[in-house]
Amino acid sequence: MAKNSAFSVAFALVLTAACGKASGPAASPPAAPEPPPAAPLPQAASPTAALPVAATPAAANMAKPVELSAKSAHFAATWHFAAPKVGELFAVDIALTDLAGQPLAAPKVAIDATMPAHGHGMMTDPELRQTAPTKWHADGLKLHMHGSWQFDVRVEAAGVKERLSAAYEEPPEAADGL
Ligand SMILES: [Cu+2]
Repeated sequence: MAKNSAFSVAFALVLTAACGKASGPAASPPAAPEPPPAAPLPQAASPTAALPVAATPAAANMAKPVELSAKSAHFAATWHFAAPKVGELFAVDIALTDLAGQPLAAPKVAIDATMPAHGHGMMTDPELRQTAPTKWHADGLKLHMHGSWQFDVRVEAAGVKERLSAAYEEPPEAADGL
């Protein structure tokens, strides 16, 4: 028994070290619903500071547009965002259709991103607002590590709840400046 718990602690430490590497000090709680006041990344401390607002033409060029799409049993979704750097807040625009491609009005939509291989999600809670009956805008997403992420869009319409998932690779640091 003592052996097992020692192993668990060691394992948790390895996980913490692996996932804390890119985000600075590993002291911040991984399940914090909101960014802690002492954010590990200074430039992400406030949402306004994290927005580049095309400060330089180079920065604007770096944000490549990304389009992901996925289907479930009844729904289809496409979501767009500008390829974020690690630790940088970004926004996502979501458009919903049925499987025939007809715009779908959904009263409830949620979006999340996780790293399935690491067993963790984001350290921020996205805020969604409906911009049209079939369109949603999500703010406050942040991918705090390089590697394989999965976006999950949850749609609830006409009493049906389904999850639509798509993979996204957060590229290594060397690719960020290209
Ligand atoms: Cu991770």
